[in-house]
Amino acid sequence: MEEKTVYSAVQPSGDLTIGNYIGSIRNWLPLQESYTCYFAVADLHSITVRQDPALLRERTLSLAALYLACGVDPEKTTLYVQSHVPEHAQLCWALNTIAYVGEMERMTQFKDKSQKHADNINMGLMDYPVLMASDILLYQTDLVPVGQDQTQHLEICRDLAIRFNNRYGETFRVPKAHIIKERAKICSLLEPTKKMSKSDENPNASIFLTDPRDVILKKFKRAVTDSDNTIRYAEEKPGVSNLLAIYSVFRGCTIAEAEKSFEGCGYGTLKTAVGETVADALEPIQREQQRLLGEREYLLSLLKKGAENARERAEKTLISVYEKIGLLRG
Ligand code: AQP
Repeated sequence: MEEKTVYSAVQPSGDLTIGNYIGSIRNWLPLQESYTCYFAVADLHSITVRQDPALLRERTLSLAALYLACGVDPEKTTLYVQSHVPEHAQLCWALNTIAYVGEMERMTQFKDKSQKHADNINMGLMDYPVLMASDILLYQTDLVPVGQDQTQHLEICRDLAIRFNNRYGETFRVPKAHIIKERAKICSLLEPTKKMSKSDENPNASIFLTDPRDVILKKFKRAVTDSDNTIRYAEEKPGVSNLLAIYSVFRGCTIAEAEKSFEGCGYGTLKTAVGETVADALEPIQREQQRLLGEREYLLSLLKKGAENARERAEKTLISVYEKIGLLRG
């Protein structure tokens, strides 16, 4: 059977939320068993908004440790830091020449982030989807586990792959998104129609993977619900539905089972149960991440090996792209 490849990444742009975990990292784990997986810390993406350099370095290592603590297995998977593989930026430059300014300006994330960082609407911010396409296409990826917010970028990636293949001949595999519907958009606890985001200005809107137990319980207690006091999953009840979705993921049950287990209960009971379930699940991950961060040399050597592995595959794609577009090889 033909080997299938999975690529995914998260930016070290802040402490991760349970949204990043549920929409992305958690879905990677079963894929490691039957696919060739590349999981990266997307540091080049994160500098499209201003970062503190020392903090960015620490967050990069800390995110790699978190991947491992969540269950990414370095024996089965290639785990590396994006900037350690220069082919990402090199392919991005080549793809920039077939990407149109108009299509990048239409991207929702570009519009949102331009508003949020009005004093720093830089070229990198606009180019984010092209770099993301390069990440994915370098590895001839079949599947990309992402949350709903990234589906538009994945469509651009597919368009660029098809456009390049049409213009220069078959070069890239055209990837598909791997999305689990009920987990694709975990929402803010305070504005439950908005996605939970690691860069939300209000820390009470998000549960961070590093939050201690008492903070998790408190944040869930304050979560916005509604006044109808029945626990069911429904579009017109975004707050309650969000809590049920979070509960079902961490409990390992379906949403229908979650609804059933809260039959006749009030919102207070639901909020406490979700808080306790999430805190219980995060505790061992937090402990393991801290343990790994105490082994800095081990982490750095693992990332070095990961980057070497990644480069082997990335280089092949880049050479083929350079040949197709007519760059003279030295
Ligand atoms: N709320 C969410 N629900 C489900 N999935 C989510 N993802 C993010 N938020 C949610 C998924 O997490 C992966 C990594 O995201 P990223 O770090 O590359 O950037 P992002 O999508 O922009 O996530 P954030 O948390 O909102 O980061 P900031 O605040 O820095 O922009 C992606 O697969 C994403 O879909």
